[in-house]
Amino acid sequence: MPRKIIIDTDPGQDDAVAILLALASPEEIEVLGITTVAGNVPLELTAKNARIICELAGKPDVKVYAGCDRPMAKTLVTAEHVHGQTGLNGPKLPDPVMDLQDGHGVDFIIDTLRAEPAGTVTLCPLGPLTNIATAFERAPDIIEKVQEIVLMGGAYFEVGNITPAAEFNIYVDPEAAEITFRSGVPIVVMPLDVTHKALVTPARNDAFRALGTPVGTAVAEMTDFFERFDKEKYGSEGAPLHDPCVTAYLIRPELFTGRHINVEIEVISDLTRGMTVADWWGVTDRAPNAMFMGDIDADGFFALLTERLARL
Ligand SMILES: [Ca+2]
Repeated sequence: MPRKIIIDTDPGQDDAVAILLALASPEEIEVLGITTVAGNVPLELTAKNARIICELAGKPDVKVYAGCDRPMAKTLVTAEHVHGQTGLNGPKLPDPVMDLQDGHGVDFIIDTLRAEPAGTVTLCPLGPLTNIATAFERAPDIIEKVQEIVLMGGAYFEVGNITPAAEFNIYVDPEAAEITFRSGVPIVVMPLDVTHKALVTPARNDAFRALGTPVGTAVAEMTDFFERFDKEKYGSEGAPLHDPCVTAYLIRPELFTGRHINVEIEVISDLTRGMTVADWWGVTDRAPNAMFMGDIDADGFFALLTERLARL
């Protein structure tokens, strides 16, 4: 039985690869719908980009909903400096023909969780947690129906990428992150500590390009585009594929290792706002609320990704 998921996303080249991996893996993953959120780029673009990716995958029937256009309390911060003006800079991809679904992404999350049997729907946030937290606030009855949340966000050893202390997804909407992490839903976290090890080396990018398909070419061109940023900033050997760690985990959880620990979100300090305060070393008695990943079998991850992308 494939696992039923809702992908909540702000594409983003790495979101795009995460979505492609999910859509290429129907044995393990059933995508009930995609909800988009303001994050890497504004909502209008993330809602468009999600549909561009579905069409690239040859899956124009996937339901795509637009969600929240701004964080719960803060002014929106975006990341065009990383992802380019469209969020999907790199390949030349056609504008989508498929329609955006009527209705709000938050309502889709609520309605889906109410309609499906309890414990059968996993939420996969790949951007700021605004849609998830808004749904939990508006409809608290759905919280106990969520099977699991598998998300990309936060950091412990890598600390921050948008500020010295905070990772982008959590920083953009820390209030939403706090609600999510305190919800009581089982959470699996793919922090920068993991995703900075999922680097698209030249050889790995050549493998995407060598697929010789529109998907393989587009993925190679997307990572070509956004690797320039990380190469300059970190001196790393390629772009980190943050968000695909989430969908890879649903297919091959054994690629990842981590610790079940307490994670709290800093929402008050101007200096460290959005920091994921992860009790990796168990120095408090705060109850564990998240499986916080720390390592990845990167070769296994890229082998999976290349094998699955070849199907599209
Ligand atoms: Ca993202």
